Amino acid sequence: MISPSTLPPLPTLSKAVAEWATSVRELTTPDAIHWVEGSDAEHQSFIDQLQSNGELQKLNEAHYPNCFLARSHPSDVARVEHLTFVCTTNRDDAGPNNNWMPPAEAYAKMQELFKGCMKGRTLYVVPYCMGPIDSLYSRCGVEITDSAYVVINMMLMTRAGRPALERIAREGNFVRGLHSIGELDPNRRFIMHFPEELSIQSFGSGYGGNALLGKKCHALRIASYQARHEGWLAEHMLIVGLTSPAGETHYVVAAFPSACGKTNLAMLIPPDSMPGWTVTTVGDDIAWLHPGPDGRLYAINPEAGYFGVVPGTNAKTNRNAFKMIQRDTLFTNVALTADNRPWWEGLETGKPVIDWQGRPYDPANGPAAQPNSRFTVSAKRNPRYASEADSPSGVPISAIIFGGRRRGVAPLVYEARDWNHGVLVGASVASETTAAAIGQAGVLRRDPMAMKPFAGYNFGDYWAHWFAMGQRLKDPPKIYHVNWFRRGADGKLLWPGFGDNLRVLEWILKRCTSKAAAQESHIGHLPRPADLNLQGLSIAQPALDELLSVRPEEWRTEAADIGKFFEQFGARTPAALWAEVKALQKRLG
Ligand code: GTP
Ligand code: SPV
Ligand code: MN
Repeated sequence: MISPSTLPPLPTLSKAVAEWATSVRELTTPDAIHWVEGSDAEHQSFIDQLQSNGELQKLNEAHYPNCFLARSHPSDVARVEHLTFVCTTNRDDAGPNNNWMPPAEAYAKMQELFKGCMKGRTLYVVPYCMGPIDSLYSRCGVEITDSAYVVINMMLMTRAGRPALERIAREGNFVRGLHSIGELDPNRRFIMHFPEELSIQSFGSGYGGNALLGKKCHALRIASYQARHEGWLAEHMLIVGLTSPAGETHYVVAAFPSACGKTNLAMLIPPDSMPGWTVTTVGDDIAWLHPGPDGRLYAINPEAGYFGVVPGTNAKTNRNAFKMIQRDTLFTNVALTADNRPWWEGLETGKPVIDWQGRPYDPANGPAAQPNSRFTVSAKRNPRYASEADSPSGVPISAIIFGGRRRGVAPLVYEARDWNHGVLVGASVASETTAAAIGQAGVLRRDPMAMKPFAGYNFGDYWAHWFAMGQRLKDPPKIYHVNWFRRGADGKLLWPGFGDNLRVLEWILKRCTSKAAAQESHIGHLPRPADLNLQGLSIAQPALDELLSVRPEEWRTEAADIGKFFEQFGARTPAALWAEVKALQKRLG
């Protein structure tokens, strides 16, 4: 074994990274610099340090071994879409879907904020690889941050440390992510992206997608921009493996907006009445998709861990996730029980005594756990982690599923007529906003391909790229839309969701292999109740009818609204998309 002391020091590995780190040090004037090697011992030393300065609290060791609680600033609990910018030279390249600032203005603003901001702090250099370290599809980056909490999250969420820096040294290029928590002042908070320079600058937040720059900033905003130029797709999608009782395995990807069920679908537990199915997780949030030599679409998960929504997780909804977060897990913004266990809404045992802000729990103050409270855990802890998840060539995709959280209009499931129609289906996703971003929850908005907050360029160009990708695939996946969140007149959810979603996935896979029937509707192909496996499910016929209903009058309004939404993108909206809207309107009469 080589002892670490005989390895070359990290700063000598890549001149480009060292020079950038030096320039950042001169700007931010930290007291110390730490280059992250990525070892377990080092991870532990960060935990010890965060514990001793009170930023992490150890949880009940007997019940939650090696688990910790972090509390963020109460104003810093979710992504900030209104403070997130895509700074391209031409405003139109960022598109109406993004906030925009001229790059020079944004750099100048950030320069002011970063000047001297790390005085008294340590500057951490975190080299990381998004995707399997030996995959041609993977891309590397370096995050410089002054937050040790961000470092331990990046160590769980990405392949961070020496091997990533070695790859950067070989390849010569990397995404530059500069981050400081600043003063956690919402008035001095910006998440800036410079896709033309492969650079990110984030100031004033320590939370999730604002601060773990490998995730949404790099793997979606910067990567989607790169992917368009290089001929692939970077998407807000889970990747799940499904093996049928007959032993046939298929992989599907699904794009749902934030906090709309990706982690849960990726870790689904088959219901008892569907024996013989095996479900494995490749990824729960992001997919990088490439056309393969055989004309199929292949997916890798750029991440190495999960930053998942805690509320709602329990042994019934998601036993895998529930078990996974019983050890080696970092909790952010959950509540505590009297015996120092984490607690959240939807947990069926225990009682909250201390709320997420550290105050004695009082229901008058709102939920005990912050609604966007999260767990960070290595993907290796997932009992159903797919062995193919580390495959450098990725997994072949049989179906693409889009979905949203909608109380009406969208049926439980429908199938697009072909790829181009599928692009329309994805581009017209609408979903109710959630606690994953600051702002009012429950407001219906268009969230094309679940990428509204994450596309690093103009949606018009993005849809054109989707059409072009379809042309390049000899054997493209079929495209679907699902809605687990439809409600009846009484306001109650009509579909049980969670494990029972496998019934919908089974129909989808059977459609992909020409083994299931469907009926044509104006919006695409829908299963009849008899086409779904409902064995062992008690669901009333009227609920099922409502779930599978398509009302032409509602859809005429919907199609008009979709058209209005696309108009915003002017000449950049592809003609092929308009052709699909026209065809839909014609079918609706
Ligand atoms: P991000 O990490 O923000 O991208 O979220 P996500 O898409 O991975 O969502 P996640 O699976 O964490 O689910 C978010 C919330 O929706 C949780 O409170 C879940 O309990 C709930 N949820 C997930 N799947 C279902 C479902 O099938 N039916 C219902 N009713 N709720 C669900
Ligand atoms: C999301 O909001 O879609 C998330 C959480 O997955 S964050 O990392 O904050 O983006
Ligand atoms: Mn997400």
